[in-house]
Amino acid sequence: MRGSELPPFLEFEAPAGEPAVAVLPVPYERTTSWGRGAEDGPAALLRASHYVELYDEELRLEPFRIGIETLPPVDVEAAEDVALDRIRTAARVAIERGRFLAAIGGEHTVTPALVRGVVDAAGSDLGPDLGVVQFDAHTDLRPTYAGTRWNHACAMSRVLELGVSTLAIGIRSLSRPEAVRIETERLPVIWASQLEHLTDDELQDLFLGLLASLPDTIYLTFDLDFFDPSLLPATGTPEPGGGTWHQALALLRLLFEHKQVIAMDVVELAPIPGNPASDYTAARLLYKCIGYRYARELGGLADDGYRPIRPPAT
Ligand SMILES: [Mn+2]
Repeated sequence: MRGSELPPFLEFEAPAGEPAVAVLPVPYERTTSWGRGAEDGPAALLRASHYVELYDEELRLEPFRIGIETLPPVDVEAAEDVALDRIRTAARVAIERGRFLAAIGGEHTVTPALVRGVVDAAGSDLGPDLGVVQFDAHTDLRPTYAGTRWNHACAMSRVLELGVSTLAIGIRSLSRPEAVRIETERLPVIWASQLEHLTDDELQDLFLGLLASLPDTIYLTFDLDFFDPSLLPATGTPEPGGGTWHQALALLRLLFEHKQVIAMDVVELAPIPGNPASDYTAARLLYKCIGYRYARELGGLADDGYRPIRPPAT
């Protein structure tokens, strides 16, 4: 299911007024190197989101009350440059309207287009003042791959060209030139081996220390292959030895508490028919992030009369 038939995130009707969150489906897939299916990621995540509890048991509030609108999917049935331009424009418009942008990929190539749109937004004045936090198994720092600069394996090379600074978490697969680049440019990385061997407190201290060197305004890109494939197998390039659910949540909560995250994406969901756990995990992750983003504002939003199509379970 693609195009305009996509169901809304959490099965909400578009609320009246201007909701805080814009969910943007981006079913873009051109260059996946192994497992295909990322173009079906948005539909699978959105469908699975209908089974997510609206109450967040950790935050003890209902994040949907901040207002969530699912935008029409970006029409990516076009030449590469045209499709990427449409993604960039959709991101720019969402930011200019004051929304928190939550994009759903699609392959990782969508990220540089989305970040570019955020930087382009009128009055954003970003660029060097934007940090990009990347959860990922791969560095995605190849200059080109398989004959194009717009391969998913080059996503963070294109992002760095925008003058932003980055922090990568969960890395456990990279080429020798990428390793050299990390060394010479001193790009901050938390390796998957550190996720495995540090205590929770040590990991969170390391994360906060590296985060402190980034600007206050952050774009978050979450490649689902950050997770160990035993937890989330439905991704195009799975890598053993990945992060756990609770590691991701602990770090994401710190990120949203310490920085102003203005936009995010969840990418590289390649659904496996008959195996809904990955789709659901991706949907739950996105809803957790929305909760972290608005936890402070939501403290005073017990019931504003905003009703889902499906009433909250009691
Ligand atoms: Mn990856």
